[in-house]
Amino acid sequence: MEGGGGRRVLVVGAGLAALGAAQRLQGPGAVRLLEAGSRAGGRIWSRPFASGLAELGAHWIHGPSEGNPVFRLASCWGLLGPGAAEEENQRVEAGGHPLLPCVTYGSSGKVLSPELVSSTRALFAELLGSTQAFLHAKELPAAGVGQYLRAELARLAHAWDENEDSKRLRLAILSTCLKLECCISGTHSMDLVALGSFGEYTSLPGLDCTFPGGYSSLPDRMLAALPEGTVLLNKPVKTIQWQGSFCEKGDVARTFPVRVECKDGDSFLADHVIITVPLGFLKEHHQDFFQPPLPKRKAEAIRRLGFGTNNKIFLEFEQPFWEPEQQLLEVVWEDESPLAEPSTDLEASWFKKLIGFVVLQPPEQLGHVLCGFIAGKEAEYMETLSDAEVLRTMTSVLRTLTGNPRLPAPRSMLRSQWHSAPYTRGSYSYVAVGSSGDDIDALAQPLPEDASDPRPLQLLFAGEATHRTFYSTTHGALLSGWREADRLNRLPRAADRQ
Ligand code: 6YU
Repeated sequence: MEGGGGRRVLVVGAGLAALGAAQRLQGPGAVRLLEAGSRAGGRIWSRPFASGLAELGAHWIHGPSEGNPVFRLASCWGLLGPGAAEEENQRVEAGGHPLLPCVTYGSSGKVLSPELVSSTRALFAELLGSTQAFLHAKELPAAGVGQYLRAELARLAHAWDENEDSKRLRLAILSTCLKLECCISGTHSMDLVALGSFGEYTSLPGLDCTFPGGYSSLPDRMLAALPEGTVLLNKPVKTIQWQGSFCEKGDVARTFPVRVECKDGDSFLADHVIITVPLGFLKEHHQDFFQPPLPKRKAEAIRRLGFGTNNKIFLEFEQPFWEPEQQLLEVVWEDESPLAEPSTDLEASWFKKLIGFVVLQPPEQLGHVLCGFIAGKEAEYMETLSDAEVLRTMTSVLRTLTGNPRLPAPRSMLRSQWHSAPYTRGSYSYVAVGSSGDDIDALAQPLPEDASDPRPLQLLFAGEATHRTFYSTTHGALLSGWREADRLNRLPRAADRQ
């Protein structure tokens, strides 16, 4: 496995960041990936469901245009549908929000007025856009995005000149808008997301698109291009010892600064280790995972940055109850308001956090499938319920929303459980109140910190949470893997350094 100047490089994980790093590292057989799970792809996971596939993790390419490396790779390998390549689609500015023909169901069993919904959405979009003004501002009106938005909404609502019913519905729609933002940011509440850094996340132009053959076709293709045996599956890493001096048995002539020990007792020596494990895993394990422990600055960044849960619930129906042109079924609980305290009774009301359902396309290929999105503690609570309980609750929710007590139950159900996944512990990262983009950079900083250390770049850090402007996305993950591979590729070989 040596190459690239005889350096030994290990990568922990086999998600997009890790595969990107392996793809980019120079020298044949220069790298080995150790993956805890039984498949490559990590938070990209297309699973058979209904008559097609369900994406349990990443769903869309956000901003598929030339500046997006996932789009470029996928286009180059012919993994996208014909629409994705159209110039016109690449120019669309969606700002990270799904632009789908929508119908909005209210909890009284009626479809809400499209005019009321779209004017309320426009109001929310404008307010959300106004958060950009606070990027790096010295003085902030609130610490969190949620507090800021709610204060602005309270101020605006005061002046609304319409009847009480319409005001009540508008507030309920705004509640759904906030829940959608929680899904997009992967957080329990927008109150937890830092206002001063919110504008640092960068949306690329392009009409979000999916992979007709499954998102996994991308990591599968990257994996297939690596020399056989590069990725070792079912190899959870237990500890990473660095700043050491380790020798292979019977070869004392060569020493390595890093020793990686796996849970099954196997161990590997290396000059460099690229760590791509999710921030959720680091939050839970970094104290025991690294020996010696990480420097304070990095440990603090891990603690401060946010990592939350966004889950999906797929429901397959015998027949659609929605119209063929509808691609997003939005849900509004009419008694809710962003100005009131949210319920904390998870058992009684977890399902009210669900923002609605995307209709999977095309139905001829995938069947009649809805994909529900739910974020935060409610999503984590959902993971603790049985399949039968989730299916029962979803059936009851849909019967309430459609006003049809006899609506047939879904034929089958599949949901993601990212918070319970021991090597992920959530869905993706966000910049939490109390942290900033500087923490993302601190997390990405290689170790040892001292640039004059004779054994540099022992530990390198990649993964979506290490990308300052594209965190939480597949393109952020891929770019971070390339960044760390390039860092190693630039390092003079030991022989040249002497
Ligand atoms: C995107 C999208 N998307 C939905 C859901 C999820 C995510 N994302 P990996 O975890 O892949 O790899 C690490 C590996 O390490 C893994 O295989 C582990 O098993 C392994 N490992 C861990 N510990 C180990 C150990 N000890 N030993 C060995 N191995 C170990 N992104 O672009 N489009 O539609 C979505 C979505 C439900 C869960 C997403 C989406 C996020 C991506 O999936 C994710 O970033 C990358 O796949 C991560 O790759 P990686 O390599 O870093 O880690 C303003 C503002 C807002 C900011 N947000 C806006 C963007 C919103 C993001 N979009 C989300 C929406 C959906 C639906």
